[in-house]
Amino acid sequence: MLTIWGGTTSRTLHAHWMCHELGLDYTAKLIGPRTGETHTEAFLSINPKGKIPVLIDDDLVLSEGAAIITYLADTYAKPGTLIPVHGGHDRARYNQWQSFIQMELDAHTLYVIRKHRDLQHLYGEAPAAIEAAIAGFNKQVAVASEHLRHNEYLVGGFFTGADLMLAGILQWAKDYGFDLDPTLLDYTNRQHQRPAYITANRLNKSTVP
Ligand SMILES: N[C@@H](CCC(=O)N[C@@H](CS)C(=O)NCC(=O)O)C(=O)O
Repeated sequence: MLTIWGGTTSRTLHAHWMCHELGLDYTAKLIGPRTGETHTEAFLSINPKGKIPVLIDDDLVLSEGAAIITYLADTYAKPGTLIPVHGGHDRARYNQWQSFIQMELDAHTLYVIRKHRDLQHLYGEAPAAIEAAIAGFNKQVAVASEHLRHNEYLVGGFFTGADLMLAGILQWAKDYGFDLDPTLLDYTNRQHQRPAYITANRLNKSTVP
């Protein structure tokens, strides 16, 4: 039996979205960040990092959103869908996009803004870091935009877990007031018309008061 822990955030949405792309029957435990629910003794025994999302599949416990997306697609997707096969150049390109999205568009940029603007009561004010993060995001996302001006998807010519992650991150950027160019807006809108996204997004938000 499969379980996804976590709801309400962009990162938890990715895990639910992939489960819905795959048509998996799973349990959603929609605990939220900074509610205390990620720091109960019971949850910390599952993920000592005190973070969501977390996937449990039998005796496998996985945290880190990108690892969850990749594992689910590797394990449950029909060959030739949702992730390029192991070993080829497209799989290397998929890995490259996933690292790029995690590091350049999330950890070094949007998450810095989140920590030092929205959550400054927890992490402190850092206006210079926010300014650098905004500039960094705009510079790096332009690389994705240029690629998508010539390609419908990031890699392999079909929708993969990398597109899922990028479309989720771009929505996060839009919510933060980034002025995405028409290529990125069109790309994001197309991914958000996928039935799996619509269902997962509704579920992921369902505990927001
Ligand atoms: N590197 C992790 C980051 C996960 C993360 O930071 N999750 C946040 C919510 S988006 C969280 O769980 N924060 C815990 C808390 O603040 O209670 C990933 O990519 O999955």
